Amino acid sequence: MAETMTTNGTATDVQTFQNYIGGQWRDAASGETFEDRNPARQSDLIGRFPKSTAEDVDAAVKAARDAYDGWRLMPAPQRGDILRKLGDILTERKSELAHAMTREMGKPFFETKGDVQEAIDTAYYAATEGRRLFGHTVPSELSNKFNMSIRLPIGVVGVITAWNFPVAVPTWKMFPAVLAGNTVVFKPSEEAPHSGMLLVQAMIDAGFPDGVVNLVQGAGDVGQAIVEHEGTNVITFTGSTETGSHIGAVCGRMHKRFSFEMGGKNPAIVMEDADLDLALEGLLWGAFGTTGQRCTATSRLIVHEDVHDKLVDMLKARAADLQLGYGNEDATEMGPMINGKAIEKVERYVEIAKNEGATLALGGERATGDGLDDGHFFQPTIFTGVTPEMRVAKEEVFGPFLSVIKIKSFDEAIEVANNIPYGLSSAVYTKDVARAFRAMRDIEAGITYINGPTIGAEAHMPFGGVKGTGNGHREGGWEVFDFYTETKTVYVDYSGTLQKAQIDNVED
Ligand code: UN1
Repeated sequence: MAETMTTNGTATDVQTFQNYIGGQWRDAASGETFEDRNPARQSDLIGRFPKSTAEDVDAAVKAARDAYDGWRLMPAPQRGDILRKLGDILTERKSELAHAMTREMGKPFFETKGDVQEAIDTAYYAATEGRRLFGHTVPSELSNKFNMSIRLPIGVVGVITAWNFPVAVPTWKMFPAVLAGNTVVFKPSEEAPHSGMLLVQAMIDAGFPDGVVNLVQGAGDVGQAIVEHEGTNVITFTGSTETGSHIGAVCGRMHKRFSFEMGGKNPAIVMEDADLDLALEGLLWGAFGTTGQRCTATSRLIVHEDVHDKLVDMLKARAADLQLGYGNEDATEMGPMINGKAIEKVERYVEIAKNEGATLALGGERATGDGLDDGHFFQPTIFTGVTPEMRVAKEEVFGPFLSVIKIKSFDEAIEVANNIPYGLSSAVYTKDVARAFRAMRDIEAGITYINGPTIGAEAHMPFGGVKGTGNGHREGGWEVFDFYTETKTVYVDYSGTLQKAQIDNVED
C-alpha cells in the first residue's frame, strides 16, 4: 500500500484505506468511508477509511475463527518468534509510525515515539512468554496419580481501543492475545484509524498467518457488532466507563470474558516534606502531557496547605509557558485536543468549576493565534479552591485541566484521594517512608507512584484500575496472560485401579 503521508502535515494526495480481513485488504461492504483529519490542522485530510458495518464484522470474525485451529496448534515459542520479528519491524519504523500518529491524534513526536517504544517492549516481552506460559504441577492426594494445570487459548478476541495511545494500547491487548494462541478482530478508534492500520501492516509484515489478525475500521456500532457477535469469545476494551458498562452487560449475558480499562480521576498528593521541584516536573507531565487526554492523567493535585501557594505559583508559571502547536514541530510541548467535542466538554467543565465556586488560576479558554487557529487547541487550565465534593474533583474531564485541593494532613489527603468513583493511577510526593508505605496500602487505585507522576507504565508490569475504572483484570505484565488463556486441569491416573478422591483416601 503506497504511503502518501508527509510529516509536515500536508497530504500529497488523499488515499482511501481498507479493512484487513482473512489476509486481504477490502473495502467496507457498504462501500462507504469516513474522513480522518489532523486535529492540529483541520484542513489536513489524512485519508478516508472504511465505514464498516455488522457485515464486515461478521466476515472478520469468520476469518478469525477459520484461522484459529492452525494458530492454536503452532507451538507457542514459534508464535513468539513472529512477535520478536514484529518488535524488530516496529523498531525500524519507530519514527515513521510516530510521525503518522502525531499527525493523526496530536500528541507531540517525543510522546508518540514513547508510544511506539511501549509497543516494541510489549512485542519483545510477549515473545519471551512463548517459552513460559506456565501451568502448575502439584502432588495428587491419591497414589500413582499426576495433577497439573495447563493453559489453552480461548478463541476469537475482539479488541476495541481508544485514540490516545493508538499503537501502545492495542498492542497491550493483541500481542499477548495472539501469543497465547487466540486470533483477533481489531477495531481501532475512529479518531485513529491510520495508526491502527499501520500497526496491523507491521503485524502482517512480521508473518502472522492470514486471519490471525483482522482489522475492521469504524465507529461505535462496529464495536457493538464485535461485542454482540456470537463468534467472539473474549472482549477487551479501553474507553469510557459508560460504554464499558454497556459492553459488560452484553458480555455477561453472552458468557464472554471481558476486560476493561476506563476512566480515571487520578490524584497526585504533594506533602509539605516533598521535593517541590520534583513534584512540579511530575505535575506538568502528568496533567498536561498528551494534553491531559490520558486515563492516567493527573487531574487532581491534593496539596498540603504549607506548600500550597508556593507550588501553585510554580505550576502556573511553568504551565503558562508551555509551547502549544503541531506535534511534528520540534518546539511543541503540548498538542491539540482530539476534536471539537472534546474542547466543548472542557469548556463545560470550566463553567461548572466557576459555578461551583472554584477559582480559575490559569487558562480556561481555547488557545488561538499563530499556528493554532486551524486546530483544536485549549490552554493549560488550573482551578484552585476545589473542594472534594465538587464535580471537578470527581468527574473525568479528559483535557488539560487540573483541580487543586488543599489539605491539612496525610490522613485527609488519602481520604480525599479515595473520594471518587474511579481508581486507576495515583502519585504521592513525600520523603517520609511511613507515608509512602501507607499510600501504597491505602490509596484505592490499581497503580501508585511514589515520587513520580501518575503516568509511566512499563510493559512488563500489570496495568489497570479498581472501582469504576475496571473489572478486576490487568493488562501488561504476567497477569495479562491469565486473561487470554483458559486453565485446563488435568489428572493422569496411572494406578490401573478406580481411585475415588475424597473417599478412598479418607478414613471415617
Ligand atoms: C491510557 O491513557 O489509556 O504510563 C494509558 C501511562 C501511559 C498509558 C496510559 N503510558 O500511564
